[in-house]
Amino acid sequence: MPDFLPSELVVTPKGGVYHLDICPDELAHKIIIVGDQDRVEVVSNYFDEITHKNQHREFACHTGLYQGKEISVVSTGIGTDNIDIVINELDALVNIDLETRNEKKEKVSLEIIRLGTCGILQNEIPIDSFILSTHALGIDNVGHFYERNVDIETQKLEKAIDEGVKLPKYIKPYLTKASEELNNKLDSAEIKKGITVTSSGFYGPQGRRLRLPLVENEMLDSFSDFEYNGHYFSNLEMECSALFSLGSSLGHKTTAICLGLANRRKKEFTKNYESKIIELIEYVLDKI
Ligand code: R1P
Ligand code: URA
Repeated sequence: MPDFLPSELVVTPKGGVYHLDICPDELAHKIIIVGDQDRVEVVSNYFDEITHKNQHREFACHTGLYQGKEISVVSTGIGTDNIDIVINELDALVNIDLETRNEKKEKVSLEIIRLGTCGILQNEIPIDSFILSTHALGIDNVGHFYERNVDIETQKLEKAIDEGVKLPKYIKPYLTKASEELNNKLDSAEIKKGITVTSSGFYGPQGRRLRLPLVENEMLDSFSDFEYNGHYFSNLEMECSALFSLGSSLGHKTTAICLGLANRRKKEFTKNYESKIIELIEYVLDKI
C-alpha cells in the first residue's frame, strides 16, 4: 500500500497537487509567496524568462529565471488556513513521489520567503518600512493541529509572551522562529526587525473595531508594550505563524518581509503602496 492514499493526497488529472495544480517539474526550490494573486505577475515581470505559469482558485504560480536564479512566485490568498494548504502542497511536490504516492528518501529543503503587507505595532516604525520577521506569534489555530519542535530559547520567549500579553481567554498563542539563514540574506541597515503577530482576521482579531464591540480592548497595546530580552512586537498580519511553524517542521527555510501599510498606534495609513511594493520586490529579488 502506498504511504498516502487518494483521500489524503489528492493528485489532479495532469499530475499536480490538488489546490495549487502545479506539477513537480514546474516548481523552483526558491519560492516567493505573496498574498495577493495580482502581485505574482508584478514579481514575475522582473524575470528574464518565464518557464511556467498557471492559476487555480487564488493560487497563481509563475516560475522563471531572475539573474540566473530559478524562482517560483506563488500567491496564497489571505490567512493561515490557506497557508496550511500551500505549505503542505509545496512540500508534497518535492518530498512525495506523486506517481507512487510514497515519501521520498532524499528530502528537499525549500527556501520560502513571504513578501507581504502588514500593520505596524510600534510608534518608532514609520509606515512604508520594510519589516523582517524574527519570529511569528500565532493567535490563529493552524499550528496547534501539528506536532511542533520548538527550541529552548523560543519556548522561553513564548512563556514570557503568554504571561505578558492580554488576549481573549480562549486564544492560545504559539511562537515559531524564522530561518536565521534567510534573514541574514534579507537583512540590511534600512530593514526593521521584530516579532510578527499573525491573526485569524483583519478586523476584530487585529484589534480593529468597526460596528461590533470587541471582547478584549487592551490586546494591541499589550503587544506594543511587550519587551523581553530585546525582543518586541513589530507588526501584525495574517500568514507568518503557520508558514514558519509548518515550514520549519517539514524541514524548509521560511521567513517573511512585509511592507508596513498601517501604523496602528499612530493611526496612519500609507499613500504609497504601489511604489513601495515595487521597491520591496526589487529588494527581495536582489537579496535572495
Ligand atoms: C490583509 O489585507 C492581507 O494583507 C496582508 C495580510 O497578511 C493579509 O493577507 O498580506 P498580503 O498583502 O500579502 O495579502
Ligand atoms: N495587513 C494586515 O493584516 N493588517 C494591516 O493592518 C495591514 C495589512
